[in-house]
Amino acid sequence: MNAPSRIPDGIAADLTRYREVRAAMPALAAGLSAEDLSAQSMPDCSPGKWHLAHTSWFFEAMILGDEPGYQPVDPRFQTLFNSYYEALGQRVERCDRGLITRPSLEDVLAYRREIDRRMTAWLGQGDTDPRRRYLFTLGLHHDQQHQELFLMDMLNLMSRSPLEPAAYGQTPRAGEIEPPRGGWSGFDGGLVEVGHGGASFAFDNEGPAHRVWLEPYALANDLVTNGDWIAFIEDGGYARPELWLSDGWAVVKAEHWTAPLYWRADGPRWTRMSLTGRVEVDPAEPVIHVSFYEADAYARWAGKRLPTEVEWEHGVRCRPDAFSNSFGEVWQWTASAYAPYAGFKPTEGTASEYNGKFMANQMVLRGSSFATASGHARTTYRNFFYPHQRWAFMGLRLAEDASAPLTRDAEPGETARFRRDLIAGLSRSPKVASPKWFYDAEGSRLFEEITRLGEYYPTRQEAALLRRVAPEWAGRFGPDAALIEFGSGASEKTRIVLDAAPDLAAYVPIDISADALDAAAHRIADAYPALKVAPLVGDFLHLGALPAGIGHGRRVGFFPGSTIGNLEPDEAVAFLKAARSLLGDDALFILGVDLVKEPEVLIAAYDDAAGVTAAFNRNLLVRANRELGADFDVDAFAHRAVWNPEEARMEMHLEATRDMAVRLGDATISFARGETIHTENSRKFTEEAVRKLAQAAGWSVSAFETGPAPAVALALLEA
Ligand code: SAH
Ligand code: AVI
Repeated sequence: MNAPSRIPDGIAADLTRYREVRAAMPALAAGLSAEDLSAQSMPDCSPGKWHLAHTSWFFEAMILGDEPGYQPVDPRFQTLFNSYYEALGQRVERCDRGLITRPSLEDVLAYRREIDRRMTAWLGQGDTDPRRRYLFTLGLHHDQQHQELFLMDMLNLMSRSPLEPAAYGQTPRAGEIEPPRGGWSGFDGGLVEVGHGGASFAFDNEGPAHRVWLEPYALANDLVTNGDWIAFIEDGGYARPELWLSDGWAVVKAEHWTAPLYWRADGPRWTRMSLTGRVEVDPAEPVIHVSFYEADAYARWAGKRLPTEVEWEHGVRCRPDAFSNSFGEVWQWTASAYAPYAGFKPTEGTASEYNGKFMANQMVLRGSSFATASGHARTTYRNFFYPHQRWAFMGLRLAEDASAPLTRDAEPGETARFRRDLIAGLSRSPKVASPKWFYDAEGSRLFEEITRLGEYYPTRQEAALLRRVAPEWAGRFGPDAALIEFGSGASEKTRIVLDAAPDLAAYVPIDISADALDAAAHRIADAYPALKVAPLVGDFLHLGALPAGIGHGRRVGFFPGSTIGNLEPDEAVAFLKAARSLLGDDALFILGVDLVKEPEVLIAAYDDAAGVTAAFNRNLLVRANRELGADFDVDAFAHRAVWNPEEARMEMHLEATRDMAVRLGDATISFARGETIHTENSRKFTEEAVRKLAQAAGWSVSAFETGPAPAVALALLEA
């Protein structure tokens, strides 16, 4: 008896892979009738039968037919099932594929089996020619591409029937949908490498690996959802030409688009056609079946943009875990035209027609869809469709430009400055600390809590006064003006000004608290899509230049909240002088100040019953412990709020309730019981004091408005 001959491992692996891949499409066709598989629902689609045949023809045309003296299974199939290969002779126009009623489905399946038999024999020879090896892998990937096309086309076909049949009992999908993560991921950009390099398989259009320059940007961690899309529809998204590219708007009108493909308004509900028949639109699911034109219009409506394909690839490669559903849900439209990469070379031979000749007028999509065969997609994968097409499983993920400060946690060197400043202040007698160090993320949060306290009147009173004066003052801003806010915090009062000045070109919030600034900038950008929001993180006592591209009109400074009262008098003058030179000769400046009033009202505002201001004050020590490794016993410091009538200021102190020594870096700071750290001054003003201050800094007071008690005031300064 002969020993059984062993199949070499490489060949066995090829055979297994070939069988697995080739089994998939017949499995998708298994529950469908011959009629289902021979109809063509629109020119972009092909009948299922044609996909079954064409993917077999591909192996015959690319590999088997290469053998000298090869006899085709049926020479007529070379014409019938050639897709677009000019080099391979005549073919049936794509829009006529539904007319190929013969060969029958049975004959096509027999053709498929015969190709599989011949390919199995070819694989058994262990051909090592690199070109044919590449074509073999290409054939498998080509088959997988058509598996997805098969489903896209079948859904389109079913959607055209008044019966709206379910093609499948359950959606055939490769994996589970991932839950949303929320938020955005920022990337610094710079010189990045993208594209496919190395020996593993990729389509020719994915290479070569090359370098591209990226400006700082951010990608949404999640896909745009149906719920988001419904908001777009309800806001007149499909009826507002200003949101659309010209070509897109032409299609909207010509095709009467009012919603994504397959959507229908059924009474108050939206339903959509799916592979399992008509289903209700789930607001939480990613939107699907939108064209590039729709994706682009949506992004504009949302005040964002589509990512370029390089931004998408770099983001997903650097932070694969940051994003939900990068792969496996919907292909994601990008802002990139499908074009060759620098150094692109098509595959040599017949397969040169595979990708390269389509590099005009189409847009790139990245990721993969629920219908993409598992293992098929890659980070470098470039799918492409015409911008009006929407029958593919396509959706979107948003992007936005991020000025570098938005992506930073804090200014470089911030911790070192905090340490130096705090040690210097605590080495003085009496001990002091600058109030600007209150505002880490928790400090900013606590301040917001303070603004909602009954006792803390300034925010409420100032907002009410601002509502009264803003319409008139905004009338003086003029065209293309920019609002520059100092110590913007949550940017809540800003909205009053923005609402009164809808023509503002730009808003530049400046704040030392990167977290508060980042969140506020995003909220404002979301709420005012037409406004350019250009945040700057940093100390407003050390002003640099304004960002570029914020309009050519007046610069309007905005410094509400009486934050000026937290500065020393000479600091306040220096600040207002610097602001004047930053904002220019034509500038306006809205300054908010708290006015001198009864000590009881003031003290209650700075020593609230709920202890929020105390926590805000002590947070300085909490922050020092966390960021500087100090060992303050936070509970051993009492919050003190004191009215100082000579200086017309509220003072906040932290009082040591026992003797102690605190380690702060290399320094040891001693406290005697009753000793205090003077943490904040909150100067209160009179109209006269404001006028003097403004004058000393080169501003003239063009208006001064006082609100009802407990009174605050707003001054409009002119350069
Ligand atoms: N303008 C807002 C917030 C006031 S709270 C309002 O009126 O409600 C003070 C804000 O100024 C905080 O957000 C704090 O982070 C910021 N801030 C304090 N000192 C600063 C400094 N030196 N440079 C920049 N921002 C500062
Ligand atoms: C931000 N600044 C004007 C506040 C103020 O009133 O001085 C900070 C504050 N301190 C205690 N409560 C609020």
